[in-house]
Amino acid sequence: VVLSVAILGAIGGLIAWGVIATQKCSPETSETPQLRNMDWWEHCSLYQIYPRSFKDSDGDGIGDLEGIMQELEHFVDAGVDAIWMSPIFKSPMVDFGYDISNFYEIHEEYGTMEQFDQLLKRAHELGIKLLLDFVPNHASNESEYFIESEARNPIYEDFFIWDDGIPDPENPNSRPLPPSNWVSQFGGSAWEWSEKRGQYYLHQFAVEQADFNFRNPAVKQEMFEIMKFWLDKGVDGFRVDALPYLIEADPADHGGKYPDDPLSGLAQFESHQLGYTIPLYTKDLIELYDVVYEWREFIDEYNKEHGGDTRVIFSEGYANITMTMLYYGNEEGKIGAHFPFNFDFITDVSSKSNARDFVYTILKWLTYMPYGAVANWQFGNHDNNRMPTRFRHDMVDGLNSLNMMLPGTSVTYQGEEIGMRDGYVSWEDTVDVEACNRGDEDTYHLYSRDPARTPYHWNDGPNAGFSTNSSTWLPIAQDYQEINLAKQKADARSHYKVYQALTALRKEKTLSHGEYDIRALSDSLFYLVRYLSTHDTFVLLFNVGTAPDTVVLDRVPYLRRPATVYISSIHSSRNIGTVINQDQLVLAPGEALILQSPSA
Ligand code: FRU
Ligand code: BDF
Ligand code: MG
Ligand code: MG
Ligand code: CA
Repeated sequence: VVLSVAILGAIGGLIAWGVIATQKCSPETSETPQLRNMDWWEHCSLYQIYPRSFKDSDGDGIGDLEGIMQELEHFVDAGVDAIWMSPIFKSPMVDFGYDISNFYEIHEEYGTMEQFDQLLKRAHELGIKLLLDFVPNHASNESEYFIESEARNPIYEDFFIWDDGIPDPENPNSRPLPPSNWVSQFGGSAWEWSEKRGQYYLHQFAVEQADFNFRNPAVKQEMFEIMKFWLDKGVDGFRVDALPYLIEADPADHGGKYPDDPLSGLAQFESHQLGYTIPLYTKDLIELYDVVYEWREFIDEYNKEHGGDTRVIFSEGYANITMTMLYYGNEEGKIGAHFPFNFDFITDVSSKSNARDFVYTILKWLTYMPYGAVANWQFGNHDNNRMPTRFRHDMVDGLNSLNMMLPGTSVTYQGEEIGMRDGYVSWEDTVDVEACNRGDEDTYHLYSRDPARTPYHWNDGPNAGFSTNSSTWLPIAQDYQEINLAKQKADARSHYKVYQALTALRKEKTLSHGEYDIRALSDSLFYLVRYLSTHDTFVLLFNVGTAPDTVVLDRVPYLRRPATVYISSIHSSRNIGTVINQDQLVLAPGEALILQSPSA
């Protein structure tokens, strides 16, 4: 099956997003084009929950499943269609759940399997899809897999990447040197000595996160078992973690030795620091994609066998555009993830970017994406500083508008709907393994992911309504009395109200099925047009600059006048419903307007 056919079916025109003459999805007049039926994941509003920080139900200062259960209505209210949750499985919490010790059990601080089953059932009753975080690259060193592997139990002996290391020429009787110069993502050698087994094991992340051996068929089989276990419970799919690191170079191809990664030559890095090497043998290896393609076959097979709504995989990994696009599939017709997460708004633009940078970044993804594939957009996650902090505070509504108005799926990180900013976390309060391992008291803030993980702001009460405990696992951000959900529901204008209007706007056929046109009009201003000939046109105008700037409206294609303001950023002088009949508009710094104009 050719990729484009499998994913979407052939599309007639340039950038039409699903105008296709196969099925009629609703009774419409003879003039309306036949709109393709879209599967839920192709145009949903997806939301990432960081469970530890969402809502604490039992007053231990740590978010939990029952807390998510209590607040599920929030997603209905916000207009969210699907949720993915960072890991909820049994874990020693060295990397807050990304170090899993039992892939089939719920972590006790988060609740029980019964609570999980109830959560899933309730989400489905509310029409919300629920996806889990699948972490295939590594397991906790406290997992049975690792303990048995270290003990050379034949069943598990080759579950991880073990090696004798290199005899130390200067001290032949001492412990061997690590097999290669590979550096962990969290700093230090990626190899750790096991006294017990008398060998090194590989860990691309923390010492306590041992890398699975994906050249062992038994490991691959175990991954299918894990996915099947949760699919049988009824989950709607998986976000799949850290894929670029799935497979490393095979010593069989390198004279029986693990090859050193080339040196970056960057003088600021010492040999134990990330950046010292170029990850030629440790990242983006071409073999890893075959594993992803097998998972897709597995999930498609599961879908076929069990029917019901489509279960999906969304892949995670930071890689260049070419290696990222291979997660969708390759030109030989292999199909991979339903989509790879698009991190370009996180890695390629910031408060320093101008309108041209934004347009270029958006077109990059859309240009490289395989024909017929589904795009996705996001401004944050649990690994990066929060969106309003990385950009400017006055850009929240414009950035959420962009996220929601672009074709494909929108992804919101917990808190973005109310414009939550990074919390301040002192060195004493810092718990992130990446910050603790790579940084010290003076440098931890360069690495710490804690500021983006502080608890959700429900209201202006104690602990922002997150927990009744005297303390919380990470401190509450200082600004919770100004920025919280309850206040934003009460205020006449708020980020949350803009967010609700945006998720509602996404239900318009123009947004799901229309074409797009995006262009910079100046260094500060760009437009994004969404257009479907038989429906209203919606146009986003966004001033990302720091000074007022003027749009000449004739330059915006498909924008018929009079147009009306459909949504405006909260500090805009234009209210919803304002009629725009003039030739020019001056937009304030950070101002974003979504204009609606009638179809021809
Ligand atoms: C990437 C990530 C990190 C985690 C790492 C290893 O998003 O999930 O949060 O530390 O991968 O699992
Ligand atoms: C950089 C990075 C990620 C990785 C993990 C640790 O943010 O190395 O690429 O997925 O979150 O940090
Ligand atoms: Mg709790
Ligand atoms: Mg190490
Ligand atoms: Ca690996």
